[in-house]
Amino acid sequence: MTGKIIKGIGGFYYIHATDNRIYACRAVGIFRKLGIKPLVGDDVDFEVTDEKDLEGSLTAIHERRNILIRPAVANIDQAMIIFAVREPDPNLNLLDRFLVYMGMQHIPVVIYFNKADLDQSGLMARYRGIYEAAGYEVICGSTDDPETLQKIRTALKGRTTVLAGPSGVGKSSLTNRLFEGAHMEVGKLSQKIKRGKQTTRHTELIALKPGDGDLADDEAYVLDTPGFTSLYVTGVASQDLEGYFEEFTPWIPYCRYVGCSHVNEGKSICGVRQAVGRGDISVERYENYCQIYGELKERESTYR
Ligand SMILES: Nc1nc2c(ncn2[C@@H]2O[C@H](COP(=O)(O)OP(=O)(O)OP(=O)(O)O)[C@@H](O)[C@H]2O)c(=O)[nH]1
Ligand SMILES: [Mg+2]
Ligand SMILES: [Zn+2]
Repeated sequence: MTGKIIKGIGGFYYIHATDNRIYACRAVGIFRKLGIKPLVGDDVDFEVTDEKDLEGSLTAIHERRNILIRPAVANIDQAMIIFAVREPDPNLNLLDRFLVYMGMQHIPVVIYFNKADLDQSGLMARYRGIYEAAGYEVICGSTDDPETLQKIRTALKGRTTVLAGPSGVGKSSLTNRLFEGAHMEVGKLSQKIKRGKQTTRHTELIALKPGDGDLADDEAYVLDTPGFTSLYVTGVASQDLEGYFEEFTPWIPYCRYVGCSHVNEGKSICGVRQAVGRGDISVERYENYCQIYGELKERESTYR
């Protein structure tokens, strides 16, 4: 039988099979021997070992369209990167790392800023401005707002979307609102530090089946993932980083030297730095670029 891995817990992979039932499967030793770890989102073959208890044994993983390491998922069409406008305050440096990371894997991104109901000082509009200017689709709203949910449903329609972001921003809350059948545990914010507490421990794929909500005629999958707070960018050369900051592109021809890093060169000879000075590139984005650039550069000199 074939199916899709919807979660993996305690050595079992739960497979949503073509007969529309869910089987708990163990992976045969060959995967361990080959060093292949089945991932949520994998399309697989398995043998039913217990018809009554719905158990089986995973025998093959179909070729993957893509994989992400963090969060660990396979075969996604897009990522919805979720940050809260407050509680927890957004770490735009982490957001920019997510964007570079998804860009490297050629995974389209939608940015969703959640908890608009907590925004009293126009932060949401500022964030929207920064990321729309950087070329991204941005949705702002809150999980209790029907209009927001409608926008998100439209963005998810017909696709497999991984929800990624720090702990406590509302990934599981959103999943529960979108899918009647979903019952993801939702965390309480620690009152003292206003940070999430890593409520979700395992990635889970939720299928929107015909009949649910407004997507009746189309299938959609969402992967709710555990939040995390840091992401180290690797696998990109420092001189290629600028390619993941699309809004820099129009200004690079104004740099005096080909191969300008936009970090070490003086402002008088760097088109990107001049654009930052004029407000054509956001200071936040530029500073995050500099920080990631510095890390990549340091790595390159260490591992040369
Ligand atoms: N004010 C406000 N609170 C929200 C909103 N959406 C979610 N929350 C709250 O935020 C807290 C964290 O929500 P979760 O859904 O558990 O967050 P998560 O992103 O899944 O967190 P992890 O599973 O730890 O990664 C909960 O107390 C939710 O009730 C929103 O739009 N506005
Ligand atoms: Mg969660
Ligand atoms: Zn430059």
